[in-house]
Amino acid sequence: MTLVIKGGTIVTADRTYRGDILIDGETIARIGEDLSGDETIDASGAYVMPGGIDPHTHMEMPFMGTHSADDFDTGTAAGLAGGTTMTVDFCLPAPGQGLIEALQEWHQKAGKARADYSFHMAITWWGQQVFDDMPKVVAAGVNSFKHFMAYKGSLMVNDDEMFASFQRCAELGALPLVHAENGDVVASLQQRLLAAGNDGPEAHAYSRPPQVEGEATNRAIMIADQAGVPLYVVHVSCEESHEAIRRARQKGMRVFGEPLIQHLTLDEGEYAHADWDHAARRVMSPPFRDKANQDSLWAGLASGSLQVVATDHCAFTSEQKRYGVGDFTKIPNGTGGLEDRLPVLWTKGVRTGRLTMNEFVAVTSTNIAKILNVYPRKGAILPGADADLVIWDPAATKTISAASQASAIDYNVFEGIEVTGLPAITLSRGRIAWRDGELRAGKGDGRFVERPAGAPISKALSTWKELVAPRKVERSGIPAGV
Ligand code: DUC
Ligand code: ZN
Ligand code: ZN
Ligand code: ZN
Repeated sequence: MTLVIKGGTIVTADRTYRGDILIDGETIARIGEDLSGDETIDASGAYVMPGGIDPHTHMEMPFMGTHSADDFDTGTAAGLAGGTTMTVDFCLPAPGQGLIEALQEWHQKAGKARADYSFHMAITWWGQQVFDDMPKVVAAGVNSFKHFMAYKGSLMVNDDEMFASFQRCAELGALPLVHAENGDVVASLQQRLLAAGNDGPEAHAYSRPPQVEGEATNRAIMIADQAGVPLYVVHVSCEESHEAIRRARQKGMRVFGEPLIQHLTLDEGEYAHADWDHAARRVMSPPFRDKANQDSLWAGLASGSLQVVATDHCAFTSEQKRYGVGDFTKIPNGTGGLEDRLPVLWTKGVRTGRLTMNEFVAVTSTNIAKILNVYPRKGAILPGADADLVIWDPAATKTISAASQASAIDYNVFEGIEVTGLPAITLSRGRIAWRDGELRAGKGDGRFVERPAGAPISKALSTWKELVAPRKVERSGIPAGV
């Protein structure tokens, strides 16, 4: 079966041009003029872009005494409704659990995905088994390893563990990721705030100031450089972290930064809301910041010092958020955003002139496909690429509302925001997965996307080599010790 997308304006990370796209089965066969096929989609007046890739989601995540409410079914449905055709979720081994066993569990959970997915493996503990399992994980198609520098007592790893894992990543051609917040300082601030009677959701933000993120980002960068490996920093929310990334890149280090659509558009004033539920629903880590930090993130996307916009989609219901009434440290951390990432970024970025359309495609799809080594199968409109496409209506408008969302939760952090620019049709490997508000992809239609190691970025910098392979100095005389 062939399908032609006719008369649209194709927008990629590099170019904007008129052309028809011929799809044969699951992949793009040709791009040209006056193409025909068994079926036709009229895209006149629309933009045709690579489907969004969200490299940061947590479906059914076991966390803070509960599980995030969107699973791979509702979560990937939300993605498709918002023009996102691939998500990358985090596999989280329990303490002492082998990585391959955990990976099998995540494959089980993802069996009901409606769109394509991939995994990052989290290093949640360190030992011989983890060391031995890491190459097996890479062989199983997962080339990235996540490290939590926060969540002391649960997910957090220490510097020695992180350094060991980063060195292992360097050997394997894998990419380490970090959640960069100083978990010790956060834990200390949390206790101080609680002791002073600050138990509301606003204290969540006070306990995680930009300093804890900037410090951890810089530390992770220096450890990565010492290990000789590139680094990807998830959810960069503030200038302190962005500054460390800029500095590293300017020195030639391969460090990548990922702001979230939430941090770009929502600010810390949300935590001052008089309604407890309103504030608690916005509790995530890192927390929302002020306008100056938002400006820093936008500037980074435009100038290239930040490369990817993600969501960290980790949705909890209002009822789950209320586990933290009387103690903000027990509010499950996380917000949704998968369905809204593209429309909100288009509205607040492209329509305001902060991003070009080509930059929009780069930061929502193409850049991460390259970083994660799935380009050009994903993130591209080229012959041979998977036909993961979004047909984008730049004139369509809606007011974001939980009442009409695909996500399973009972609210939306973007509630009431008016967006202009929405998907009309989302195609997943050549099939119409979502069209005009109707979800067509079935449970289980999504497939696991293997990402081989040896990404184009396989070694980092600079001065580390001498230190990693130290040369012993021969001396003519050594004084007697005391
Ligand atoms: N931050 C969140 O807000 N939720 C999930 C994990 C994380 O790091
Ligand atoms: Zn569980
Ligand atoms: Zn995180
Ligand atoms: Zn996350």
